[in-house]
Order: sequence, then structure tokens, then C-alpha cells
Amino acid sequence: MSNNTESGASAAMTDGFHLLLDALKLNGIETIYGLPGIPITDLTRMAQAEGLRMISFRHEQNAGNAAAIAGFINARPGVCMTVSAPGFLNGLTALANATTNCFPMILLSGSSEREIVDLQQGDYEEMDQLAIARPLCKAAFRVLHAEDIGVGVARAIRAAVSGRPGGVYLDLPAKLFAQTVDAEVGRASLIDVVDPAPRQIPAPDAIARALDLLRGAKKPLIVLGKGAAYARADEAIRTLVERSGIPYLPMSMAKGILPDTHEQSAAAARSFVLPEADVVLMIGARLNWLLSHGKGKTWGGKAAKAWGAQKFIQIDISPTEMDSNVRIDAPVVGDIGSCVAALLDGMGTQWAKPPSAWIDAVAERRTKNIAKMAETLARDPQPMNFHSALNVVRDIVRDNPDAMLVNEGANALDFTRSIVDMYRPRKRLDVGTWGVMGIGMGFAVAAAVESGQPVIAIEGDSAFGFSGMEVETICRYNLPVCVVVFNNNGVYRGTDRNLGGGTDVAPTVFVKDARYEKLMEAFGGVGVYATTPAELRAAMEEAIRSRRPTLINAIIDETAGTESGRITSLNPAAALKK
Ligand code: ADP
Ligand code: TZD
Repeated sequence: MSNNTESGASAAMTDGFHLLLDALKLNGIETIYGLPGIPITDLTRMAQAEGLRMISFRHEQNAGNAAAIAGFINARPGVCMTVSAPGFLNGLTALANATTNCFPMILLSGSSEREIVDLQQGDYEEMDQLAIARPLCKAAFRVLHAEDIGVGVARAIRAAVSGRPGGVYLDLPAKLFAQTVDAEVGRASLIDVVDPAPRQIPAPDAIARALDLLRGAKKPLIVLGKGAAYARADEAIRTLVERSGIPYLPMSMAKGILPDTHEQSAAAARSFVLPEADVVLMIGARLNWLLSHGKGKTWGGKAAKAWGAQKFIQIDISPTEMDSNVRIDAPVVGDIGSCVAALLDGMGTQWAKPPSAWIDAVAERRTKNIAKMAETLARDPQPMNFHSALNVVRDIVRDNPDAMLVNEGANALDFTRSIVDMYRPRKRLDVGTWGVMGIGMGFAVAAAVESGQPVIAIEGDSAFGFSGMEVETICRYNLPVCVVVFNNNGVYRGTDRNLGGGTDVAPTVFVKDARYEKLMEAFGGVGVYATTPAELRAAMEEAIRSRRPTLINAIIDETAGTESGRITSLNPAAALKK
């Protein structure tokens, strides 16, 4: 705690600024992502003075995304700090996205004076921020008195990380910061949160029910979601998969909990295993749109449902997740570490592996699909397409398994997810549950700051545009980030025509042959224009070796890819064509 603060407190006093920073530090928060301005400019300066790392962004949404993914990477809340009203709203998208994805994050926002806001008298950046944040996050609190800062921060931390993790809003009116308190009283008011995410042990009968179902299965399947990656139960999950002998399917951000090259991975046989499986064990994955809600054609259509053939076991920390889309026959509510440990206990060491007919059928499909993909990857078309470019990225990630991979776009996302193998947990960071564009540079900054590892960001050209200005941030902090823009001249592709025949280009088309690499050069980083896989490979290798901020403008055939990537069927016009 500082003795002589900028707010003029005397030696025996402290103030709201310092109590907030001390409360964060006491709870292990080391980095704040944000953007300064009234009323938090001094707070950001004092944060640096107090030894916190302050990463300052060009737009709050990117700072918020950085905090959110820091939360996922560390299983501790990532902290974002914004100014009132517009800054707060810019950060709010990231807070909502964090909540949707179950990432623990705290958005701290300065706000205008309550007396003026509540009478709507028109304060500087006036807005009832608490009311606006509340429906978009897991919890929202306001602190009015400096003595309550300790409680406010403690409640925010607990709400963010306990149970199902999510985003928390903490409203800090400007007046709070300059309130002074006796230093001793202030110190005593802070809370070092004990066991912020308590283990949640599953009920023994829930474990027994799950094991009964698994034991009777002829074609079992495990689905690993990003909750499983977040839970940091990597060893236990690996043991469960290997001891049970059950094929597993990793969701996008669960790739790497086990290496994608693992012989039990059914990733390359997804469309075969989902409809065929009779018992599905979901671990930290929701049966939302990304898994076709657990029904329909993906899961074997009417036939499978009519027999009641598919049974679900679901491990999740949130009891209300059960039955959200289809019946869950064996709900297992608890934290993944405890639940998987309990399953392993119950299985013992003599667990019978699934019938070989099932294992062989999955292996056959997998081998066939991998061989087909290898053929496609080996082609060298001019210009490059997604496959020939990603063949390079795949090699680079294999050779640098600790590098973090950030990924957004439509085709750039879908192809990267299926082509680039991951080898370690929590390395793949992407658009997540909402399929949101704009996470790219915020995630890349936090991935570099939190891990110290090189970061590779594979970006569609449209996706990159949402957060592209943060290349300045990447250069300013000299982060080892290699951005690869897959430039195909537009959203999805660059070939659309204006249906009205006017001189404007179609809504999905961008400037042709845009020189994105110059954006990085403008701030002192390395820019590379790459038209061949060899140029892309050389540039990526050099970026990883040098750890210099790099942007590679990878020129992709503008006719490659499909509208909306793999989710074309979700376009409303697709229904008209049926
Ligand atoms: P994916 O998109 O990879 O399928 P989701 O985000 O849909 O994954 O699902 C993650 C699930 O994991 C959420 O339902 C969340 O409640 C759950 N979860 C998160 N952390 C834990 C944990 N430590 N233990 C148990 N479940 C968890
Ligand atoms: N805005 C936001 C915030 N999120 C979105 N998902 C979209 C708009 C819609 N959208 C997608 O779903 S993907 C995408 C947009 C605009 C960009 C696809 O183009 P790209 O990728 O250049 O990034 P490809 O590789 O060319 O398909």
C-alpha cells in the first residue's frame, strides 16, 4: 500500500485507487488489459507504479477479449478496465462473449456519478452501466465506498471462477477512487479469497449410473469440450480415454488435451462416429448448435432416435445444462477433475475395452479420411488455396507444439481446425461458442503475455479487420506474434457480384490485393507478402525464430472456400433453396 498517494492522502491514509489495486494484487492478479481515460487514467498509471502489468489497447473490445482468454488460459479471472459509457459498451461485447464461452473475466469500469446518472441530468459519459451489464454477464456489482472494495473484488472473483465460469461486471463510480480511508482500516478490509473455485464432488450414485451405461455400450464415444481443457484435468482425462479404450472427439478448443495424432482420436471420423455411437460421454461440452443440439441428421436422424439408440452421459459443473437439448440419461454434476477421478476409481484397472468391431470401424474411417486429406494437402495449386497454405501451418505447429494458435474467420477457421493438429492442451484459442469475429488480436496479445510462447494467429481477411489496429499494440509491447492473414479479397471469398449491377462492389467484397503486411511495417514490425507455400513457410519460421511481431499477407485464391465456411446451411436463404 502506498504511503504518499497521488490523490494526496497522508502517510496513514490510503484511497480507492490503491485499495482496488491492492485487492487485485492480493488475489494474484498480475496483469490488467484496458484503455485509459476519465476516470481511470490515474488508475492505469498507479497500476504500473504498483508493479501490475498494464497492457493498453487501441479499442476496449480487444482489451476485453484479451482478459477473457487470459481467464481461460490461467483458470483465474482475466481483468479488463474501461472508461465509462462508450468504453464500457465497447468492452461489454467481450464480457458477454466470455460469459457465453464460460471464461472467467472481470470487467472493471469507471462510471459517472450515481446522483447525476439516476436523475438523468446529463453527466460526462452518463449511463446506467450496472443495469445494462447485468443481463449480459454472470454477476454485476457496484462499489460505492472505498471500505467495500475488498468485498467487491472478492465477490467478483468468486462469481467469475466458481461453478460455471463467466464474466462479471464491477461498477466503480469515479468518486470512489479518491475516497480516503485510514490505511490500517483499508488493509483490514481486503479479502484474500480462499479457495475461489471449490471442487464439486459428484454424487456416488451419479457415477455408478454413468459407469453402468458405459459398461453396456457397444459403440461408446467420448466428446471433449473446452470445459475439459479449462478444468486442467489433462492427466486424468488422458487416463480415462486410454484405460477405457473409447474413441474420443475433441471440440475445437479441446484439441490438444490429448495430441490430435492420438490413435483413439475420432476427429477424422466425426461424421461416422456421431450417428453411430450408442453411448456418448460428454465432458465439458454442451449439446448446442456446434453439436447439432444432439439430434437430427448429424446424430443419425430419426432412425437413431426412434430406437432410443443413443444414450448420453454428461459431465458438467452446471446442473441446469442437463437435458437442455436432449435427454441426458446419466447426468454427472461436478467439476471435471473430481468427476473423471471418480469414474476412474469406479472403473478399476480391469475395465473391458469396447468391442473391436467398433474400434476397427472407427480406425478404418479415420485412416481413409486422413489419407484423402493428405492427398489434398500435397497439391500445390497456383494461386495458393486454404489447403496448401494450411499444410505449411500444420508443419510449423507440429514443430512448435508449445506455440499458441489463435484462429478466426469462416473458411480460415474451419479448415485450420480440421487440418492443423494440436499437441498440447489450451493452445488453440478461437471464435468459440458464438463464432464471433474480432477476437483475433486481443487473444493474440493475451496469449503472448500470459504464456511467453510464440503466437500464431491464422486470420481470415475479414476477421482480421475487426481488431487489426492492435498490431500497433503487438509492436508496442514487442510481442512474439505472427499474424497470418489469409487474403482472399473478401468475406468468405472475393468473387461476389453486385446483384443490382451498380458500380459498388458486392457487400462481401474488399479491395483487391490489399497490402495488410504494410500495417505491421507501419509500427516497426515485419511485413511479408507471400504468394507460395515456400514463402509462407520461410516467413513463419523466421517469425518464430526471431520472435519479432510479424504479419504475413498470404494470398489465397479468391474463389477458394465456401459461403459461411461449414455453416452454409444456417443462412436463411438456404431454407428457400430446399
Ligand atoms: P465446446 O464449445 O468446446 O463444446 P462448451 O463451451 O459448449 O464447450 O461447454 C463447456 C462446458 O464445460 C460448459 O457447460 C461448462 O459449464 C463446463 N465446465 C467449465 N468448466 C468446468 C469444470 N471445471 N468442471 C465441469 N464442467 C465445466
Ligand atoms: N460479425 C461478428 C462480430 N461475428 C460474425 N461471425 C460475423 C460478423 C459474420 N461473419 C462470420 O460468421 S465469418 C465472417 C463474418 C463477417 C468473416 C469471414 O470471412 P474471412 O474468412 O475473410 O474472415 P474466410 O476464410 O475468407 O472465409
